[in-house]
Amino acid sequence: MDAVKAKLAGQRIETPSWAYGNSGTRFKVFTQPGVPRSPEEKIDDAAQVHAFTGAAPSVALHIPWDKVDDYGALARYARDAGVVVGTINSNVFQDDDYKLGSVTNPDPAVRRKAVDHLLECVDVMDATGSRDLKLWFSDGTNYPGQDDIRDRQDRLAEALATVYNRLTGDQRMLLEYKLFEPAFYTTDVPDWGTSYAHCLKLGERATVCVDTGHHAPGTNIEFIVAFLLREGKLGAFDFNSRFYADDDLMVGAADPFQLFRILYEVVRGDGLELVSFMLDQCHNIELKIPGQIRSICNVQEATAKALLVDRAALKSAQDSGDVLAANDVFMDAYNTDVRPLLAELRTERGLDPDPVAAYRRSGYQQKIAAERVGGEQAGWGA
Ligand code: LRH
Ligand code: MN
Ligand code: MN
Repeated sequence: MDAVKAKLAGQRIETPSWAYGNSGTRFKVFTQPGVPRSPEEKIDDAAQVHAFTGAAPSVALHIPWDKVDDYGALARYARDAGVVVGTINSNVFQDDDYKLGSVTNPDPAVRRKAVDHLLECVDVMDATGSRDLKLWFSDGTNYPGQDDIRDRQDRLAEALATVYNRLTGDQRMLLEYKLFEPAFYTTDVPDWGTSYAHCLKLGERATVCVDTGHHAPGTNIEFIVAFLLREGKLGAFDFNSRFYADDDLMVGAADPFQLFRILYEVVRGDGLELVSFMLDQCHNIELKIPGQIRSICNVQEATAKALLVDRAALKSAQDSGDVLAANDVFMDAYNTDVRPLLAELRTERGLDPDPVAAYRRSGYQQKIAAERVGGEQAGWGA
């Protein structure tokens, strides 16, 4: 139990700056009182999540949603608030020029503009001390014949290599994939295989980011996790939940069993310290800070259950071909109520055993609602 607790105490989960801003769907953005008006205020909110959970010491930025003049100063601001700047997320999907793609656009001038933005994101990493650059491309086509699928892969490879060669020190590149949306016919990085193949060619610093919301219904995500970890190519998760498409709901809300199965493969593949755990969510109808806190708790609960799987008993059942016994061992861990264990761990660490309730009691939500007028939209969903 002490070993399980130590692993849980060491787990770090990054929160995204965009989770704190107003968000919605393409039909409606619901504004909430007290949402941040600046990157600094998003960092303040992220610091609250860390203060109540002790598990979210870094905040991911999205450029240019979090554009500031002085990124070094922003990093210092974060440190003073009790967190650090985490992953830098690039954005080459919100400009008219990118209608036909960014790094895969048939027009070399547009490709250059997109690559320049990605290089600028590496400058932001230099200034903030952030280690990871996360790339997600909305690039693709809507109609058969619209563009040459192979040429687009060549353009993608060239752009990735340019950015990869700009990385220094311990900087890494995370290549995220997504099945569809906003392109509906072809997507240039639609799945883990495409991302993996590009990362393999690029080299050690390039790894795959698995966003749990970016797969077709029924996809066995834990298989992808097991495979990538075995190959040393799983760099990060973007955690969220989906029912239908890229819903960005709170992780573990739609399918806590799937989250457990994924985290079991992380534990099995010794990935708990290796892989970056990030949330990539938006809270359209619920409060944002407690929504993030709840999500952290959901990841912790799934991780605790994954750590409780009796590996020796599982292996012996597997080796003897006892299907039911093996499944029993697995389900026994999943069906364990780990909330008392996590509450105990939090108390031992000087935290409130119920972080959501503690946040609600703290008065922070009322304070920001009173002080912040005219909060910002997260950046997308308008
Ligand atoms: C794309 C995505 C990607 C973006 C984020 C806002 O759907 O998952 O990670 O950066 O959403
Ligand atoms: Mn994502
Ligand atoms: Mn997404």
